[in-house]
Parts: sequence; structure tokens; C-alpha cells
Amino acid sequence: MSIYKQAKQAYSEVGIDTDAAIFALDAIPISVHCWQGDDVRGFEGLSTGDTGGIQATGNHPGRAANADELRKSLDAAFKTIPGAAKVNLHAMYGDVAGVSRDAIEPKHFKSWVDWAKSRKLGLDFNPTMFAHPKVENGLTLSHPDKGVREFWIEHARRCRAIAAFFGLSLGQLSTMNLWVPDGYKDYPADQLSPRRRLEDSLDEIFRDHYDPTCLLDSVESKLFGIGVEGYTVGSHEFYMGYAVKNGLALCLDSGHFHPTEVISSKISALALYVPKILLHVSRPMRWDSDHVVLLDDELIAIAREVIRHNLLDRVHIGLDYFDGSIDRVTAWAIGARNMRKALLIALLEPYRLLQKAEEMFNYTKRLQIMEESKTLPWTVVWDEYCERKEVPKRLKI
Ligand code: RNT
Ligand code: ZN
Repeated sequence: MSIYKQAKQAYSEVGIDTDAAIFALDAIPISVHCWQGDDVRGFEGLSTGDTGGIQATGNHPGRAANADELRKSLDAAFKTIPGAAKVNLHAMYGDVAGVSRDAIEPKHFKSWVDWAKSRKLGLDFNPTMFAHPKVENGLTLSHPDKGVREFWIEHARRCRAIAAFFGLSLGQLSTMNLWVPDGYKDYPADQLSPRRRLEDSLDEIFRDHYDPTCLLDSVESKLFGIGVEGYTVGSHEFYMGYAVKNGLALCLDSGHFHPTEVISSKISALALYVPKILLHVSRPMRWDSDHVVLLDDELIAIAREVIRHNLLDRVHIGLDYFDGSIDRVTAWAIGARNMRKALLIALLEPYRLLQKAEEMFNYTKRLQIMEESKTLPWTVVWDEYCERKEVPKRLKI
């Protein structure tokens, strides 16, 4: 009997069909963030402005200098990443050299759409609200000056139009996720007024109606960033309230909470109140450092929450990390493959048995199943999947 057949047999004994798991796994889209390829710099020819507390560090050679190079790097990464995928773009990655952010249009992203079409990839999108001289005093949509706010409102409104264009052209929903860096280095006097202004700006941005099968609007909160330690306007409570009130998707970034908080434990609660959740799967080390995601307990816990509760149609999985100190293509490959491995582990979990034990208040059995199933041969199923997809089982060492 082949080793895969043996694994299939072992899993069938706990009620799991490995072929069905492989089939389901392959269809789960993972949105791969383009900004790992160039250390979050973009192609506008701008090297000015506040980074908003995002810090890519490292000087490894091979940083993509233009859109063609970035697409080549992505192509190289996708040779090793099995399964359905999307690419997550920021506004600063279009053919936008010399184009002001409040003047971008779908035509500036045509080369990305053509490329995505030919590779059968979806596209997601983000307004770029940092690294720009109009981020005045570290503020964008919450700035007291109406002119500054209007510049960024216009940018974000155009970004929605571009994302809707992605959705329409590719026949696949495009998520537009809005994150702003707005905040203060030190303790504020007035925490309320900036939040009121942010709310008003968001109301303006989300006023236009788009086909919900093309565009999904999402908002992303944050606790703090480097240089923005004292106060963040778009906090978790702010955006959770805003998303619930307005029926938007809420983005949970692994690095945007207190160090002992994990996003895996938030998914089930939020799923009761927001229509959709976007995940920015990342790895914080002591702060929101955006390290390459590992196949660690939290990654598996995130995947389990999505699979256990059947949330695949409501939770969109995206990656958000950037390490400039290692090979950028390999960084993508490691993180994206880990995400998919975690999903496979979740799909192979004997969840029904766990649930049954819990229903019977048999917590001994629950613990036993949890622990004993850890040594079921999921890696054999992974190898089989990679073989079927003609991607390497393990990256070449
Ligand atoms: C910043 C947010 C945001 C960015 C990307 C580049 O802390 O996580 O999602 O990382 O949009
Ligand atoms: Zn993020």
C-alpha cells in the first residue's frame, strides 16, 4: 500500500476523507500581498512622507524596482505556492509614476489586470494612506484641515472604483481594505474629535454604491505603530462599531492587538456581528513587526476557527508581512505555503469527534483526541497534494 493510501486509511478511521480535504484545500483562495516584494515602497517615485509606523527592515538584494519586476517575483513565488490565489495590491503599485493619489484611475492598473487574468488570479486592493507628503502631522482622514481630509477621501473613493473594476474584469470579488496610520506619538488631549472626523470621512468614502459581487469594503484597526504609540484614531472598537453599523467587512491583522491577544479567538465572536471578516495574517514579534508567518500554534488556530465553523464564504484570508532581510520570493513562498499547510491541518482535524466529546462533557476524551490527532500523518497528505499540483513538497534547501 502506498504511503498516501496508509495515511488515507488512518484518517478514515477518525472520520476524515483525505481526498475531500485536498479538494477543499485547493479551492481556498489565499490573498498574497504584493508589498513583500519591494519592502512596501511602491512605484510612484515618491520617497517622502510619514511611513505611519510601518517599518520594513533589511537590505537583501533583489527588491523589485518596478511593476514588471514585482510581477516576475510573484510568478517565481507562485511556482511553489499551490492552490487558488489572489494578489493584494496597494494603490502605489499601479503604473502611477507622477500620478497624484487623488487622480488614480482603473487605467493605471490595466497591466495588473492583464497579468492576473493570464494567471487566473484574483486581485484585492488597498488605498495607500502613508508615505506621502499629504500625511500631514501623521494624520489623513482624521486631519482637522478639510483640504487634507478631502485629498484622502478622493483617493479612497477612487480606490473603491479601481477595486470594483478588478472585480468586474476578473469575475471575482475584490476586497478593498482601508487602513490609515492616523494617531499621536504621545497622549492626546481630545480622543473623540479625530474619531468623529474619521467617521465623517469614511461616510463620504463609502457613499457610492457598487455591485457587492465585485467589491467588498473592509476596514482595518490597529493598536499602535512606531512613532504612533500614544493614540490610534482607528482603534479596534472604533472600526468594529463602524463595520457593524455600516455592514462592512472588518479586517483583523495578527499584529494589531495587545501582545497576548490573538485574532484566532476573535473570529467566532465577530462572525456573529459583521457580515465578512478579512484576515491579515502576520507574525508580530514584540510589536507589529510583520515577520514571515510560521506554521505555529496561532496560524493553525486561525485556520481551525475558519474551517471548524464553516466560515470560508465569510472569512477572506490574506497575508500581511514584509521582511527585507531575506530573499523576498522565498519569504512569500514560506508564508503562503504555511498558511495552506495550516488550512490542511484544520481540514484534517477530527472535529466531529471533538465536538461529540465536548457535548458529552467528556473533556478527557476531548483532550485525548486533540493531542493524539497531532501525530496523524498530515505531512503525507501535504506531499500528495503538492505532487498533484506539481509544486515542490519542500522548498529546496
Ligand atoms: C499596517 C497594516 C496594513 C499594512 C499594509 C501595507 O500596520 O497592517 O495592512 O501593513 O496595508
Ligand atoms: Zn494589515
